[in-house]
Amino acid sequence: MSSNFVIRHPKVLFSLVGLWLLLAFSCQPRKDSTDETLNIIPYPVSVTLHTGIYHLKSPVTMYVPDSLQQLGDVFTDYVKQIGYKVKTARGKHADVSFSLNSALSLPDEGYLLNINRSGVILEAGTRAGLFYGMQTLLQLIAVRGKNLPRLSITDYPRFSYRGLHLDVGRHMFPPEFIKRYIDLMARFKFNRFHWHLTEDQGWRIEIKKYPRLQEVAAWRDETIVGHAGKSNKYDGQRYGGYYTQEEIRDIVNYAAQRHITIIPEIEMPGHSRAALAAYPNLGCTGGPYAVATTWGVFEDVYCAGKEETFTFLQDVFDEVIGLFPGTYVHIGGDECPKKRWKECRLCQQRIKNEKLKDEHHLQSWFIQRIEKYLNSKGRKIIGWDEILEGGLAPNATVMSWRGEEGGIAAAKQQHTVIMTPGNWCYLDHYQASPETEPLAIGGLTTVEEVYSYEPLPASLTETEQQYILGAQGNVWTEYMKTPEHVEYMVYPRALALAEVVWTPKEKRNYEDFLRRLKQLQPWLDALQVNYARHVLNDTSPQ
Ligand code: TNX
Repeated sequence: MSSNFVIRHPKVLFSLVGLWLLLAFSCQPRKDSTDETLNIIPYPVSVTLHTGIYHLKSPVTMYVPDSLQQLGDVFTDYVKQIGYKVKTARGKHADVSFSLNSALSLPDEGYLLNINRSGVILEAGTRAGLFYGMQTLLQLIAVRGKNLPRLSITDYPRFSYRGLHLDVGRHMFPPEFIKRYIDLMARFKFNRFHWHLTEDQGWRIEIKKYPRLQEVAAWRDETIVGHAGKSNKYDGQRYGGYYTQEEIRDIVNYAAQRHITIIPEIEMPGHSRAALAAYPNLGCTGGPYAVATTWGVFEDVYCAGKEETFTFLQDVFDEVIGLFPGTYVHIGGDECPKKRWKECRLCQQRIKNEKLKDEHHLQSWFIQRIEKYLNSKGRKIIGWDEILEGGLAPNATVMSWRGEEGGIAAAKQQHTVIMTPGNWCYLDHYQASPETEPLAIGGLTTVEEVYSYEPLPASLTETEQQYILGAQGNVWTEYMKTPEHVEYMVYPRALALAEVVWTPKEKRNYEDFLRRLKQLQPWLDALQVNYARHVLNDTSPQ
């Protein structure tokens, strides 16, 4: 076609211009489009959609450098679960290639995911980044099958601490379930599992030096039936158990492969009746004590006056530290009534000797002494916000649970903070009207409320806000007896929280979250997650 021809025939010119415009427009990358194809939770920092599809081969071929073999194995397992086989391919001709590139200027856990006409390229500066990129890719494969949209994603987390907690003191769940809990967390880019291992109602971690923790503290005679505030009926059934050190090591490794650090919690000075039942000399009155059979806050706590208490706790921590390689250890610190200490000669003596003002300061002294010990072993402590009362231990991180105030106060004192305020982060609360729900502790925290949570309090300056490491969902299990019930309470609220802690604030959109959740529903079904369906308009039986 000569240019003269085009000029002489204006209709042809118009059609050519039209065609060009059409092509130009449809090939234009669509940045952050809410395209139906994008089913990713948590939503990435930046997505550019291109036209066209990349078809994965059968079996899916993957290239991983030798140094990343473990990641390759995890990927192969995950893809198998979706129903596809994976074969390794040499060189970079594979469908999916992973590469670690320390020259990338991305935040620590960030990744780049490119899907173009020749395949899927995952790049990151760290193994964690590659792992998260892989999770994004898996979500795409789970929903789109082998026809992947061409796109470019740049992604990294908003917060470095993205946690879920699980209380195994009130009810205990088998090691297989703990792994599943961790695996599901990893799929949504959580990176901290806070394992609440000791309670009034049961001690769940094997400590070899103290066999009575296994023989006595791990077991309660029976359990209250119904709501602790309203019932006085008990089931008459002995209940308990504990995780052996071998099981714990296995779980810690499993979590590490999924880039999840476990933070073990050993509660003190309160919530310690199970330990006192085993070793009554550790209490102010000397007992006898029994492992608690109902829920609540109990007056019997570790004696702060006796040296034996600290010998015991230090011995316990020596074993705990050997099992959990992470820097942080949670020492509890919440809900410690001061009644026994007020009446205890040795505690009062301690107050005098240490020139403390009162029992709150005695608690603070207690925590600081434990902190010093753990710091000397290269560890750092996290405590519930009560550890602010009577003065914070010098290097402690505060977990703010009674609202945000504790976190705000700690950040102002330049202490790091993890936000877990009850109104948004308590996944043991009801998620819908109590009449329609299985028995729960109380409260009401809907998926939408969790989603609306903003971890950075507006009352803090930008500098102070930097002390907020992230947020965590708490799962107290007084009223959750089975793994299925735990999942029902946790999902999908944990997915809302995953987006709170990962996605940039300005990218959060509840309607779009629900749309993506619906798209992921068949995948959650395939994984047999017992998620609650209130926000999915799904009335199938649970
Ligand atoms: C308070 S949160 C507790 C737990 C209970 C929970 C029930 C916290 C630090 N302590 O012992 O299980 O409320 O929601």
